[in-house]
Amino acid sequence: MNENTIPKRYTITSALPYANGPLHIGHIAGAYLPADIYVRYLRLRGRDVAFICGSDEHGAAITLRAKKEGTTPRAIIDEYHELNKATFERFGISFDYYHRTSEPLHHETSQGFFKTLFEKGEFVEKTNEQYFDEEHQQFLADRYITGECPKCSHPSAYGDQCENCGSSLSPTDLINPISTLSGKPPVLRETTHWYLQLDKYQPWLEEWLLEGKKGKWKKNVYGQCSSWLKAGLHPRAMTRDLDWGVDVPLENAEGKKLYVWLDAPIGYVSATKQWAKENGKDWELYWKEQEDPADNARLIHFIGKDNIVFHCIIFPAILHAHEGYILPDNVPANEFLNLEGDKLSTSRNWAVWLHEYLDEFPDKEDVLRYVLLSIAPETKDSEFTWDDYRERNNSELANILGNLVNRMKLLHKYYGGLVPHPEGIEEDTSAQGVLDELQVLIGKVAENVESFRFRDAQTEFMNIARLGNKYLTDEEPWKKWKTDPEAVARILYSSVQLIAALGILAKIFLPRTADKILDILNLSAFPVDWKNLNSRELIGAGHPTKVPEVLFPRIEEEVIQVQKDRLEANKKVKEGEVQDQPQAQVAPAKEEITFDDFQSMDIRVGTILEAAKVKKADKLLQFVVDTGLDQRTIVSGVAEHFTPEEMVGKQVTVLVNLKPRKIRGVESQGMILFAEDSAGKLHIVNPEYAVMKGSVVK
Ligand code: B3M
Ligand code: ZN
Repeated sequence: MNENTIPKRYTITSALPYANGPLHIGHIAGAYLPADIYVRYLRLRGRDVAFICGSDEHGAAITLRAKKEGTTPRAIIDEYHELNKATFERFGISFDYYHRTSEPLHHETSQGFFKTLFEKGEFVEKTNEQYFDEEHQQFLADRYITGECPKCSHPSAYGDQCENCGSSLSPTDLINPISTLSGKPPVLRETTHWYLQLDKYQPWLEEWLLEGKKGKWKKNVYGQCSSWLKAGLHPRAMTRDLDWGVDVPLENAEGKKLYVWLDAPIGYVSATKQWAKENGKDWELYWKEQEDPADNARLIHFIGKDNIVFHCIIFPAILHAHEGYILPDNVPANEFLNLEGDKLSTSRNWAVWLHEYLDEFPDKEDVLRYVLLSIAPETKDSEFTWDDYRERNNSELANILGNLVNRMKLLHKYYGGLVPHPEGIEEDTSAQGVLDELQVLIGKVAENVESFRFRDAQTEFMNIARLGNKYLTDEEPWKKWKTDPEAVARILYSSVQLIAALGILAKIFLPRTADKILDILNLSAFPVDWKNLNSRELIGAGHPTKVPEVLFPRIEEEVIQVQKDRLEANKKVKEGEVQDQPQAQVAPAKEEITFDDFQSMDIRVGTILEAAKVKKADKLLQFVVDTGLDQRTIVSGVAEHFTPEEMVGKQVTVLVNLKPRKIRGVESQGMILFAEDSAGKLHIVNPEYAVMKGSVVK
């Protein structure tokens, strides 16, 4: 792409995750890592970018979880907003702003949108009968109601969608509907809502999307949109009868909230407003049509495939109807990632949770980034396995990239760490060939990123390291040192240029590795800029370098086995292979206690950071547990039940205010709770889903 035709400004969004649970690798591979790669590339090219995300804090996902846990939506969103925000940061996802849809600014902004559409007459008000739960006195839309899918007969389709066949449904389509609140069949009651006339925008969408985006959008995205449009669009209710969400800003709308899929995408706009406010920017430059269309920002939504219709049809229709807003230029949605042969699932705990990974594999963020991008489901569903994770670390990151950087030890062996002067390099055809090829590969990285082919972009990045290794292996400078030292100088000089280019390009893919490479090359203080990549000399003769460190230590089989065992154990529990123990052996009941007795115990969920056997004590394990309050040592008599390795990373329940006591010379500060079955075997007691450490058990 010619620099002059490149847009100046970009608004990049990643789907707002529901703040009702932690993030897993499927989320990351779908909507966050690809967006981050794209944004890091744009920044390296000096483009003006707003990278926007935040928590989606309305909708049934939040309220249902709160009901189930006997808590409030506020408590749920506060916990997961903080957890997810921190997790993204730790993983190097470089949002400019991570907002939340419970903020007043978001409520005002989405109400503003609703009002504008209302005043323009874009809604029709309709009264009809909808399902109602008499016990809970609540209307049942979307996820509040389940039943048999009329299309595929799946027994638990939701009121808005069947997750089995992907059909979009409305509650009245369900066969034998049941309220998810009471578990009982609902009754019908009249209610009034405001419907967006999507059918009215059908001709416009056919022109803007079907004609305008053909060959430009990914096939999977375009295909889904065209089948929606072929089936014909219908008016869709933009309000709900709920007590959690954004109030409908009309006089006669008591107890009505905006439909979560109306307010959530507007969350991108309110997040940009908040970012602009805090950073002295003008938010309108990132969202509004400019006088000269060439000045419009380029809007790109990164999402997973289940969000396509909302981002490609409904939200664009809303922006179009509102007028004055730019429309998405592209929506490079990904397919789904599976885990070890099965669908990722929060409810079945079939997942690799990102915050747990970061706790257990400190300093390996880039390994997971690399693996998830290598297998990103760009065109079809793909699969993560721990064996593949290990293999890619050992045979790609360590053996190719790590190995090349490590070979810079030769600079220290021959030149005291200085980049040598490459006497006669202009006539050295193999050195010139390598430097030419480097330029070609840099071009391919750019071309692939610009076309949203991030997997291929990363492959071309690694091809630079492959090129360097092959060059050194072919030229064998270690053999030439005695006979042709000038050739050695040229070989090492050219190799250093490749490594410097890798250091800069790694900023896009492997940010922490980039910092390490640039530090080894003593380039940390130089402005890292794409323009430098166009130069054939990134580092001049005489530049001092540091002795390289090992970038990617090998990962051993045992480490991976712990992860595989954990998943396997989880599967067995869910499949009911772990049999209930005979009733006869249940321990007798204890004496009654008061509520205050119970209240005096401070029980919390913690994470085991370290575990080891206690010397000369066969039954004892010694743990370091992060209780959320602190990191403390606890000794438990469980060595016959668990190995130290399998305990590391586990969430456990801990009595934290038990008076410390010395056990075999080690001070134990608290007690980890275990369930003992009738066979005397111990089991960990932990929450159904991972929760924030320090969460109180009550
Ligand atoms: N909260 C995430 C999901 O459907 C949903 C995305 C909103 S993006 C505006 O998983
Ligand atoms: Zn179905």
